[in-house]
Amino acid sequence: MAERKNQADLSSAEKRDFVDAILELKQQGRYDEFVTTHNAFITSDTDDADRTAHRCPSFLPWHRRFLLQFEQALQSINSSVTLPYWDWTADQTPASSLWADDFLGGDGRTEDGQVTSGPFAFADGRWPMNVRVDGRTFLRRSLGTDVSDLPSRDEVDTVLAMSTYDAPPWNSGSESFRNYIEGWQGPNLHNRVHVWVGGQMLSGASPNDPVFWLHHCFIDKLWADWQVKHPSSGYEPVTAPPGVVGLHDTMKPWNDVTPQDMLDSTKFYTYV
Ligand code: CU1
Ligand code: CU1
Repeated sequence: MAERKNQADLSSAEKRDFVDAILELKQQGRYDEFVTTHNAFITSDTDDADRTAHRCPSFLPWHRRFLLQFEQALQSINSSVTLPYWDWTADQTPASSLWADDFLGGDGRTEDGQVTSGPFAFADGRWPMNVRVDGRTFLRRSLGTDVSDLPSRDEVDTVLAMSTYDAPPWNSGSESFRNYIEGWQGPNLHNRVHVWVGGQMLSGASPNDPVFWLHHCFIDKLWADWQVKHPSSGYEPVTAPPGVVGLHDTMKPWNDVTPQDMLDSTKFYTYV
């Protein structure tokens, strides 16, 4: 069984293998397909019409499937690689080993946000922004600039205590675990982390920053933790109104995956 680990616990060799597999996917043109897919959903997901990946109940199963597909792509390069997670309640500063040169590289420079260190630095030549929302061709970050603090463990625990998975109107206005972890209401967990990193993480093309995968891997772990904590709370809605994905409805862009198929993460991996 594949084990997904805390990034802070990875060995140097594990970090190198993860980074190398990402760079190889990029080289093959396969990495950018994930950026394109994600950006298309950010563009089409809206509060009052069709929504599949964001602002809706299927936010969690959609990203679980999206991460699994990315992890399988990495494993096609190196079968020992699994996605690590970034526990941003513990590793809260730009001094974290997450942002070191042997892993994701550091903050962007002041004048234009360009990341200039580590494997994804523009000058290194291996990380061009091919799928982008503006003319800038380099990876950007501005850690802790637009919002100063990452979510705390107490804030996470408050959200994990919510027992209702989701509720009408099934969008960014819902009072529910899904909407609070996504961040449109309550202490703002998931969305705030995108804003804290800044740069491409603020856009639909957020997977251009490899930290996207580590952030979403932690969101996925928190969902798994919530599932253990609330065994009698299931995915909602079972039968959905138009525009919303119900428990047994297929999730675009796949034609054979439903939220139900994604509920049991232990079929695929475990968190350690
Ligand atoms: Cu997303
Ligand atoms: Cu996200």
